[in-house]
Amino acid sequence: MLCSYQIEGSTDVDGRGPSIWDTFCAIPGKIADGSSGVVACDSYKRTKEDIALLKELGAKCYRFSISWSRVIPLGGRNDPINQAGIDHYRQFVDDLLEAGITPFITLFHWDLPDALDKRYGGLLNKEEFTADFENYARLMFKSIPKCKHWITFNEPWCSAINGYNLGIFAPGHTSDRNKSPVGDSAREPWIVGHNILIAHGKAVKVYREEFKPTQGGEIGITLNGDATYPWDPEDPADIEACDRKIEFAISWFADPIYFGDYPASMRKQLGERLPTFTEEEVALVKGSNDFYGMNHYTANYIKHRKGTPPEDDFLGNLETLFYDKNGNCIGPETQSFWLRPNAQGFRNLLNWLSKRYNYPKIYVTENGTSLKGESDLPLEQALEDDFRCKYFHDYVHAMAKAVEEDGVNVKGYMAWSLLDNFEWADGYVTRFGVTYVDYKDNCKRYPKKSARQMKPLFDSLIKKAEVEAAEAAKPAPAVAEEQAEEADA
Ligand code: GBH
Repeated sequence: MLCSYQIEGSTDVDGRGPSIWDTFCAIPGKIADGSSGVVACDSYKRTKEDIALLKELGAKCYRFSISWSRVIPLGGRNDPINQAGIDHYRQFVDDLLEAGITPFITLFHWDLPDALDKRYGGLLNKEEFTADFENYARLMFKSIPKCKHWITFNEPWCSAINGYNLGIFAPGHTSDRNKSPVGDSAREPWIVGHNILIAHGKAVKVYREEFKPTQGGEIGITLNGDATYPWDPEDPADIEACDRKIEFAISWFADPIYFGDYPASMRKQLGERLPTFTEEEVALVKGSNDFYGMNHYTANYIKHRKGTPPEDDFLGNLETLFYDKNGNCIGPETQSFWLRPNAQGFRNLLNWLSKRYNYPKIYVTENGTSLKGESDLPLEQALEDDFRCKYFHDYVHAMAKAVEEDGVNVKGYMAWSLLDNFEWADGYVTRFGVTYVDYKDNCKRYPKKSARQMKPLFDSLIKKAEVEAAEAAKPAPAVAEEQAEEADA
């Protein structure tokens, strides 16, 4: 499962226009290794090879995102369409289906056409952005009728917070004038989040009214969120802060989608800086998920904070920590400062979401890990990624328990990611792939141990479930005997 800017490369091929990420990467100091997505995994030119790899590994579905500026180079509803871009994705979907792999398409994985940012402030401009997104979404639904699973936005939290509060993602807005000449960390993220929700609602309405009746597919949004544990399990304020952390990360978007308004905890802290929904907007957004797309990687201990939070706080007046009060560690280090494996947290969060949103159908749309120092290893050693194997084993088993024992409704699982790829502000040093990409040797692909593990991992779980179902179906011998005795008497 992969994102256009992170894998495609070929940024100026076949009429593609620049996205905000092309512009952002060109600013010195923004990307750790000074790199960009110009080559990435070269996947734009290697679709056949990547599909063969997916097939070889036994993948049943593949989630990828479309580069908006490939299909409408300038992005807007009155701008020219680029047929070559559309044809590329149509062909890719045809080829996936031909190989027996179900496509899941994400319309927006952070790479806004740069022209829209320059023209009217991009995600900050509600009228223009939502109208342009609706137009782009309609074009894709119409152009790729064979795709039956659509995701509007990937992780709007990241677009809003990383892009408009921290300034670490494109377009790099922040109040910190050492980092950016523009931005208001206390206000812009909440406006951007709101506009994304409206744009999502508009695209879903278009799909349901104009395409779903004939195409029969489904549509939803993908949200990111980490699991939480109280720093002090005895302290009610930490326990409360655990919920608040998830509300600020996930319910910010999921509450409007399932209930029609923002969480009370956010309104309380942010006041008028958090936009309000008009009646018309509620009608668009409420009930706009056919499924919940869940991206999940890690967990934190949560310690509440006292007093008034700073205006640019986006966490919910709390601290996120790797150690709790008693010195317990959340999980081992990885290459990503924010990621430490904790599989139980996955099961907990699946339960939290299911209870709050009434057991929606869930697709896990991302789950995976980086490895500390993986890029320093020689190729042969990097392929023996036991740490990643254990991660997938533990997380997938935790998910299976949530389904079997807790009644959570997970209907699909997509690992992040098929290939090592451009890891945004971290550049190419941090690797998430089950396949090693040798950037020094023409992006040659080498499946790691974890790649070979995925199919057997799921096969064994499916087998186990089948055996259990068969057991449950036949009458237990003891009961049968009892019944016989009863009949005798
Ligand atoms: C995903 O996002 C992306 O969808 C994908 O493109 C990327 O390659 C992949 O993960 C691996 O990074 O400490 O409160 O500031 C990652 C999700 C969510 C991770 C926010 C970092 C920081 C939370 N990100 N999180 S906080």
